[in-house]
Amino acid sequence: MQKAYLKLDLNNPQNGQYMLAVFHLVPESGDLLSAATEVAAESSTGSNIEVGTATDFSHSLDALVYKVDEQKNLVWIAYPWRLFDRGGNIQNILTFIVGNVFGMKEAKALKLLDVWFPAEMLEQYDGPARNIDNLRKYLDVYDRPILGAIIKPKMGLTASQYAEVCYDFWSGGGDFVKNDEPQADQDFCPYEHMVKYVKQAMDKAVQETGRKKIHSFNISAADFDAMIKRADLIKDTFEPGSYAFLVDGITAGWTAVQTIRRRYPDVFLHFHRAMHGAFTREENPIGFTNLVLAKFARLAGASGIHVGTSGIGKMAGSPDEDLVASHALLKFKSEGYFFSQKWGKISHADKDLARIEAEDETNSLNLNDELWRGIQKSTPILSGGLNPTKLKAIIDIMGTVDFITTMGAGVHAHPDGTRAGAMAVLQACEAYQKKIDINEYAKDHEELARAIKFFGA
Ligand code: CAP
Ligand code: MG
Ligand code: MG
Repeated sequence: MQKAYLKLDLNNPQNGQYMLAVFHLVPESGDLLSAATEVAAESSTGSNIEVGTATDFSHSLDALVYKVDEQKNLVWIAYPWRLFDRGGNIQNILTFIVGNVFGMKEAKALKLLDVWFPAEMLEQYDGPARNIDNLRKYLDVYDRPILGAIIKPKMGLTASQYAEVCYDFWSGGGDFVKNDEPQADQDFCPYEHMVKYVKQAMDKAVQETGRKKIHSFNISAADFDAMIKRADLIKDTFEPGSYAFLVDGITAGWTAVQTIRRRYPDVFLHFHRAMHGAFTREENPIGFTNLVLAKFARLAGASGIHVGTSGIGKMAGSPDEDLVASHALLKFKSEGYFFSQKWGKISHADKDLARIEAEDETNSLNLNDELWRGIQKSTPILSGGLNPTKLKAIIDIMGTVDFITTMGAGVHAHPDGTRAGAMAVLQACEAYQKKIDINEYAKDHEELARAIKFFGA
């Protein structure tokens, strides 16, 4: 037991000085409380034994176990957020709180379930600079999800073949195409060629359909300079609004995400979460939840992040899990598993504003406006095993149309090809908007009918 890290009588942990975290912790042996203090020590100022070099000041930065639930093996820890890098640095926070602790002998299971950021802390973080509202405006698409595709096969098309598939999807009515997450500068599809051909395909589709289109380019690379080179190439080739930057936020890392957020604040930043399952899957005893991932992605400034399909598509993930993550992206005040998070940056110390907010309903509306000293909303991106027949189910479960959906196999596997696949998605969406059952709507919409026959089977 490391007593310095225990304070079960901590008065008002939400006083603005602490970032709060709840862990599920199963000790290897011994009692929960003492394992909890080991976790708090290792994830803040300490080690496995009290050190003689600690000072009064260093102790003021100790993380504090302030609550435990012995029945459910839950542990609440308050981190004085002054611990963290002043540069609004997500990788630094994660290195503390989900860093060495995952390798500790004392923990048989350790999962970060939820986090809470005080307004004072939010002040130092970027949050998204762009989100779905910007995409809607550019595309002139409102009142429905933004309908996208991932080009498949995942790999192996040449640059011109790749662009041709983009064209087919766009010409069939699709809005948004994304590179698949491993797309880089492969020898058979050089990055520069891919960009050049996609531009031609987009121009052609825009001209023919009279609608704007967007392509999300994976700019993840081995080093920072290579990422910037790719980003600048796209920026020099495309008109503003017509492209997004995709970063593999876990494999390329948080520094890649934050770098792009800061370098290109006028570009939609698409966070692909490949490898998240190693941390987030429910059956994994060690890791963090999708909710935690979504909250940090929003804090870092991702314009959108994948949140799964609530069990409807091919990836693991329950509605409980995926919806709570979506809401953490979209809402100004979101309910997590343990905390209700407000994304406003009005400090608790700012008593005047706090009073006005509490007393005056009209002003409170203004003060709650995310654009006003707040972390803007981000965008849920729903992907993985979706197809036109699943669109209504996913909208219903989301309870909103404020999301991007991308379908890979769900459009390219259509028996009549990608263009027909795109048309089927659009038709399924029209049916939803007109409140007509898709089977009914399919009677005079051939592409949808063929999709239902194929995917329904
Ligand atoms: C979807 C996808 C995405 C997954 C990742 C894929 O393709 O492009 O990478 O959605 O999972 O390669 O599987 P399909 P998540 O439409 O063909 O399934 O979105 O949950 O992070
Ligand atoms: Mg160390
Ligand atoms: Mg993919």
